[in-house]
Parts: sequence; structure tokens; C-alpha cells
Amino acid sequence: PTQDDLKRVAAYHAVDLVQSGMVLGLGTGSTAVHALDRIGDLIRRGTLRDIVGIPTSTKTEAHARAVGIPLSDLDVHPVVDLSIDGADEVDPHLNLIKGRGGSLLREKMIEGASKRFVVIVDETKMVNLLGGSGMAVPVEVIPFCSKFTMSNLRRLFSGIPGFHLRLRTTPGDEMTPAVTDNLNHVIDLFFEDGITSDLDAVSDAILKIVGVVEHGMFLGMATSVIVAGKDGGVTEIN
Ligand code: DER
Repeated sequence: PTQDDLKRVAAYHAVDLVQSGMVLGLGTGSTAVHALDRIGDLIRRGTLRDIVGIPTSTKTEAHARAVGIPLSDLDVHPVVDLSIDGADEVDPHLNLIKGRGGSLLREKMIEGASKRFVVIVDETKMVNLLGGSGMAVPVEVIPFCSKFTMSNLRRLFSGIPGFHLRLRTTPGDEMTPAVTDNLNHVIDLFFEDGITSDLDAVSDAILKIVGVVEHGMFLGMATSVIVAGKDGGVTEIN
């Protein structure tokens, strides 16, 4: 099976948890797209009714609309029954790195408001140490003087071997920073040897920097992770 097949298997398993009448957090990314397609299909067949989707990005909003998932937002539905979303990395304690797609802020708001947050991944996302597979921890920062904020983030982790960072820009265009749905910039933090210090301490240190809005470490938020293996097995870790 291809990696995308595995993503679809994990997504379909997660959608088996969806019941009619649920308020659903709709994730962002190539794995979550399979969940959107499946939910839309079950609504079309009449298997799922009275579903309300809360999209975690404008991209997901557009895709959800295209497959016929009724949409709302957190102002109307401050409590979400179930969120389904992918992840860039998952550690043995179900801590996550998310945000490679730049949607981390809205994802963290919606998944933080969810009674259950089920993560869907293929096995390549499983790591022992966050950051260890070369995935960056994305940090959403306000556009105002984002290079100043970048220098503060650099100073914060300058003592860590293998640490480096970069302002995310649109592919091939070094000067135009990538802008999020919230019109903010993203700075990617790379911890080449993985984050060996306390994750909560790293999280707090990042959030204390004025100009930082949020980061892509989702600590203690996932209720369970559904992992699709290339051997065809699917395991759920709680
Ligand atoms: O950007 C994000 O937060 C995505 O959910 C990411 O974590 C997973 O994206 P993928 O399913 O395309 O790998």
C-alpha cells in the first residue's frame, strides 16, 4: 500500500467513531482530507445525520463545503464532541508536533475545545523524541518585526546542539514569508537531535516571547492515535 493508502485507512477508522448529531473538529492536511471525504460520503448516504463541522483552516473549510459537510465555528459551538486530525510527529506519550501545513493555531483552539481528539497517522509519523525525525516545531508569530522575534527565539535555544531555525517563506520566494489564515508568519524551529529537555518547559519558554502567538507542540492533548502500518495493521494507542 502507498503512504496515502495508509492515511486513508487511519482516517476511515477514525470516522467510525463519528455518530449522528456530533459537532466535529475537522483537521487539516493530507490525512485529514480522507476523513473529510469519508464523512461527506456517509452524510450523502444518510448514514450520518445532523453533523456540524468546525474547520481548522480555510483549506479544510473549502474541502468540507465541497463534500457537503455543514459548517459552523467555535463561537456558535464552544464545545466540540470529536476532533479528527493528522500530525507531523507522535511521541510515545502521544505528544504531537503539528503545523507543517501552517494551521496550528486554529487546530490547537478547536482540538483544545474537544471532548475527544483522535489523531490519524501512518506509521512514519511515530518517533521516540519530538523533533527527532527532522520535523520542525512551527511557531506562529505576528508579522510585526518577525525577524526580531526570530532573533529572540534563536537566543532562547542557542545553547542546544543541532538547533537552528528559519522564517517560513512561500516555496522559492525567499522574501515573502508564508502567511497563515490568521495573517501571521511562521518560524520553524529545528532540534536535529530531538527535544531532549522537558517539553512543557520548552513550550512555556516559547510562549513567553512577546510576539509569539502559538507553537506546534500539542502536549497532552490527543485522546488517542490511530496508526496505520504498511503491514496492513491498524493500532489505536490511548
Ligand atoms: O499541519 C498540520 O497540522 C497537519 O495536520 C499535519 O500535522 C499533518 O499533515 P499530513 O496529514 O498532511 O501529514
